[in-house]
Amino acid sequence: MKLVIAVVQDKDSGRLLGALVDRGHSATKLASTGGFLREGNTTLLIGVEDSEVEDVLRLIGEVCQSRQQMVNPMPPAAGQVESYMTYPVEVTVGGATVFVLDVERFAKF
Ligand code: 2BA
Repeated sequence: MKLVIAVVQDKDSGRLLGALVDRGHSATKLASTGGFLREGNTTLLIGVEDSEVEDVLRLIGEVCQSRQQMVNPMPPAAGQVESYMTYPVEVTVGGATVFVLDVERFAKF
């Protein structure tokens, strides 16, 4: 068994959950925050048999789009802030960041 951990954009999470459930996969949705942008994103935990991993990865790839986003970089250390001008920079976010882990044991009580 594998645990697929997928960090996706909030905008894609509803459609991805729907697609997973339609295909018979179980998933848990967690509210998460990206360390770089400090904005909300969604983390899905999807426990599947080894043979189902490719199907899950295909669905994630189909649903999750990468998008351009403008970000204001964090200012430098306090004390230099008055003279510091920030310029928005463009970053590409998503479609999805995915980890596939081996599950040592799975139980339901
Ligand atoms: P964030 O950490 O908020 O990152 C959002 C986007 O900002 C990233 O998109 C990337 O394009 C850019 N970015 C991140 N760190 C950067 C840095 N140090 N310098 C310049 N640009 C940077 P994605 O790579 O698609 O990541 C989307 C979200 O997936 C991340 O949100 C984070 O929540 C998660 N993530 C990505 N890589 C991860 C990893 N290795 N471990 C855990 N979570 C990860």
